[in-house]
Amino acid sequence: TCTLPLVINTWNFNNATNKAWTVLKQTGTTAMDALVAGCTECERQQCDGTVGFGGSPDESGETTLDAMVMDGRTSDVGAVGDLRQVKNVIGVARAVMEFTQHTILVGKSATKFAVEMGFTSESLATNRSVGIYKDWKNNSCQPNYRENVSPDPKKYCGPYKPDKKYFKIQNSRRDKLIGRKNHDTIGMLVVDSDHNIVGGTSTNGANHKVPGRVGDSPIVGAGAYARNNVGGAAATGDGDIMMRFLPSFHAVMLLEMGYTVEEAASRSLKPIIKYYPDFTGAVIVANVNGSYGAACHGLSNGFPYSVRTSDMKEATIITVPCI
Ligand code: SD4
Repeated sequence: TCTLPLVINTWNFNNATNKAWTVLKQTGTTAMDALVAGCTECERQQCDGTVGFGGSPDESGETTLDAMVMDGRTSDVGAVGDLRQVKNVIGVARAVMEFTQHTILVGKSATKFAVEMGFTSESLATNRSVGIYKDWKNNSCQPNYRENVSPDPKKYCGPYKPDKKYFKIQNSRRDKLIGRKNHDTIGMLVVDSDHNIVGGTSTNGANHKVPGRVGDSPIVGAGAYARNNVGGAAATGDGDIMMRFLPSFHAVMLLEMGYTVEEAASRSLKPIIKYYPDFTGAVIVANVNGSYGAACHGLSNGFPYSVRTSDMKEATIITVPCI
């Protein structure tokens, strides 16, 4: 258990952790301010190319964004999926929470809402995202989400042609084709000195997704979950699989039942592993007293996450081996 406050987030995104920490330490700020500032930093810096603009182009070459925020004090949530042409997706998620009675907005209508709320509409494409898209289109050895799986990656190597026959290829397992580089997300938990907890996520989802695809990150209980007096969790990995099991909600329920943070993290992945033994993903867990931990599956080098507490001068990366 650390001395509160606590900032913890997925992967080695120390800049996001430190940004959240700095905001949390200013007077008059809340845990939500810190969380949104930390994740916004990642969006700006395009952490790992998988958060923010210019990453994970879909089948048509467009980058779309997913994010959510949850306030453990009130259970208020704001989320946005398949957001187009707005960079600060976690800011839009917060606006959904604070300025509407809804929980999730999607697609072009979410863009319209964002613009009405004062966010700038601009292209999310970069030379990098255009390059990823062109490489894939011309020589599609990457996962093709229409194929619903090829056990043999070579079989469907490009050039990519959208074709109705792709819908007919069934009964094999797509997730074998999805490597870590195709999937990262910032998921963050902040616990303030009064034991209030907030959670959130921000991502550009999965490379070459079918347009309209929304991942786990903006889904409450899948991407993140937070409950005061208990704790919170946030997930990263193959969202198409993970969202079927609500791992973040599951982990928080396990905390409530009395499991430790480590146990809650690993147990929340168990049902996923049972049905999808090849799935890749991880979950971070914290309780409101400052204990934290993580678990992962399918990452050969383990799962790095970043944490900062009052006992640390800087954000620190901790790597857990996978179960
Ligand atoms: C998604 N879960 O959209 C996200 C991607 C991710 O680590 O977290 N990858 O499926």
